[in-house]
Amino acid sequence: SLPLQTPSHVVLVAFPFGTHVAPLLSLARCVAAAAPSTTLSFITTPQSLASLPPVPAGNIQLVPISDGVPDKADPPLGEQEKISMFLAMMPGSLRAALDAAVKKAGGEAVSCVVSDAFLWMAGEEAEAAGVPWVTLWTGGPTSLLAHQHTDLLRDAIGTGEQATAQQDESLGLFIPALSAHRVRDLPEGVVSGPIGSPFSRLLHRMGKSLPNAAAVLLNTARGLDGVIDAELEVSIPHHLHVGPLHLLASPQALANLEPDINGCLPWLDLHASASVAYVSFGSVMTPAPAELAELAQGVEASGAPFLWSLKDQARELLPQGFLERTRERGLVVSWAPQQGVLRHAAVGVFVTHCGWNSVLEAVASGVPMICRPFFGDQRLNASTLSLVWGIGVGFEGGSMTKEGVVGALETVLKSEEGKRMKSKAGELKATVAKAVQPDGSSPANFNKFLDYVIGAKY
Ligand code: U2F
Ligand code: KMP
Repeated sequence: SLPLQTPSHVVLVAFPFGTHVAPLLSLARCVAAAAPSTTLSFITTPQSLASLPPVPAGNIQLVPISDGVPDKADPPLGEQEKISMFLAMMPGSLRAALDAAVKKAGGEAVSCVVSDAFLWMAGEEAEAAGVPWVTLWTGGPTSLLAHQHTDLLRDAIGTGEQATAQQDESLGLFIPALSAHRVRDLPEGVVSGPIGSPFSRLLHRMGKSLPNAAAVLLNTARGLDGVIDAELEVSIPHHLHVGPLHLLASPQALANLEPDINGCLPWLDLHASASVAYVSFGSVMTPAPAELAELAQGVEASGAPFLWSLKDQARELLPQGFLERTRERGLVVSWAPQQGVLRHAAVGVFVTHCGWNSVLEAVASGVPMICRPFFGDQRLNASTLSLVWGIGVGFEGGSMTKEGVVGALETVLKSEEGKRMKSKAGELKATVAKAVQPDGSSPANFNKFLDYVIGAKY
């Protein structure tokens, strides 16, 4: 075996959509700091490179990979189309990027490949190169189990109409650890929806590829969901909880790095403790126009102060006069420094699509949630919030109505149930804080991971 201090070259391959790049970059920063003599190549598309926060010069080099988009595609592409085009270039584009990484590192051969879990083909490249593959799952851990057990679920539930007929059944009938969740909470493409689509096939193949990984990193903290933790021990024994990654490098001070160009934090300073509703649906999704209008009407009728992160293109969907009528108690911005917002004492509730990064950020800050999940892992994340943790409420029928919004805000901000949610959220916040302390489970697992990537094992 090699001596411990051999210079090594770790390659990280991002899935450049949704909010997948940020947690992988946090991981890269932690490795770079822990292993200053290791070169790290961070591979992602030129477009996603352009939107990254500044990466400190040092041992991380950024290496572009083709996005697969032919010239200037026009009309503008949807997110799914972009994903399909990116995947269609694999594995050739990945091979080219790996070669470019080695060249840029002065010929230093790749010693380990770390990839987003979606990119199972990175595992095949690692195997071909004779180096370990480590994979990072950035979504909620429950949905990872659903992808790993897709064949079992399809055999037991059936697919298409058979699955639709059972959408209210508990998943516990098929996988006991998932008993808090229902068939309809599964990511689309597992038993219903676009089962044959390239993206669904990617997730299915990913589930089958997990055993080939030297380790499966999870962006979550151990102890948040005991039932899922126990199932992971059995189903994915080589998993490592290393999250929340946004807190791993620096448990306290990271949020201060986000610029607050819209003045959200000073605005929050003007409000009473736990009084403000923060509204955001992440980077991919905007609710359909009619539903967005219902949400706005509900927020207005509730009387609650609110901070709303809303993409500029969607502003015109707000009801006529909404911004003027709510000017005294509402702030609508195109982007908010969300981690800092959720840590602010004035925020009492988060109206969210339940993207995993948002869930982790809210849990780390003890903020209860109102859940309007849309796709992927979001429904399972939402049922975890409401049924497992008791820190979330949903909407009857799943989508937002004026009355539903008023009722949910009332419940979380004003009722006894809301107080119980706030206190449970405080307990989970403490669990996260403990996990990311220097002697906590996440740094300990991160160190195990370091053994794989730079240690004496390989
Ligand atoms: C996909 O995630 P999304 O981008 O849709 O949603 P999140 O995981 O919640 O991540 C959104 C991030 O953007 C930040 C916020 C989160 O870190 O703090 N943000 C912000 O800083 N300011 C804003 O105004 C708005 C957002 C996917 F859709 C999910 O289902 C997956 O769980 C997720 C991870 O795989 O990727
Ligand atoms: C666009 C995206 C994502 C997506 C679908 C899109 C994305 C993402 C997921 C996802 C799917 C299944 C899961 C967890 C997540 O779906 O980023 O179990 O993470 O159309 O950007």
